Amino acid sequence: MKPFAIAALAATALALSACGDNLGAAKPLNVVSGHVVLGTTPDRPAVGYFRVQGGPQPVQLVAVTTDLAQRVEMHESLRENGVMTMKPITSADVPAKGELVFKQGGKHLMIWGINGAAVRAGKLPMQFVFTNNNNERILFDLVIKPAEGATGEAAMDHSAMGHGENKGEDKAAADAAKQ
Ligand SMILES: [Cu+2]
Repeated sequence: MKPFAIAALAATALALSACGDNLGAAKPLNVVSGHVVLGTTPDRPAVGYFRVQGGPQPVQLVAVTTDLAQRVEMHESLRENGVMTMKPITSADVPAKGELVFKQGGKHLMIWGINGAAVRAGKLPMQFVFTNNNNERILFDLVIKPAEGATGEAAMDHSAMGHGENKGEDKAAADAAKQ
């Protein structure tokens, strides 16, 4: 058993060192960059963009979470009849050896109620949850940028977002209250 165990350790060490070079070795699944743009007023959500480098297998990103904000949602911007709209999404594909990009005008994060300490620190620690390896979690700090000159989703009014599924009930309740 012992020689085998040593051989296994050596193989692991080789595999780990292979990650550090660029000689055609398969790159690991990883979050490689990203930032958050604060909303133009404190009650407006921030928007988040990032890049995920695909690993050897196709996987899905199924959640992005943080302890330092009240709520995070994944959204996708769509142009419908010439008007930009957005809808929540529950997952996003990360192709093998490819890339998943959350960017302005496409998929993005909406982040409500970022903790003031995180804003002062200038970074928001996030957990990216994937479908591989029993929900692999990758930790990555998104740099927080001010709202000044905010464009794209950060400048859009998200006040009606996130509760779409309840709208009918809310309207029914409001109608009932009027009677
Ligand atoms: Cu959005």
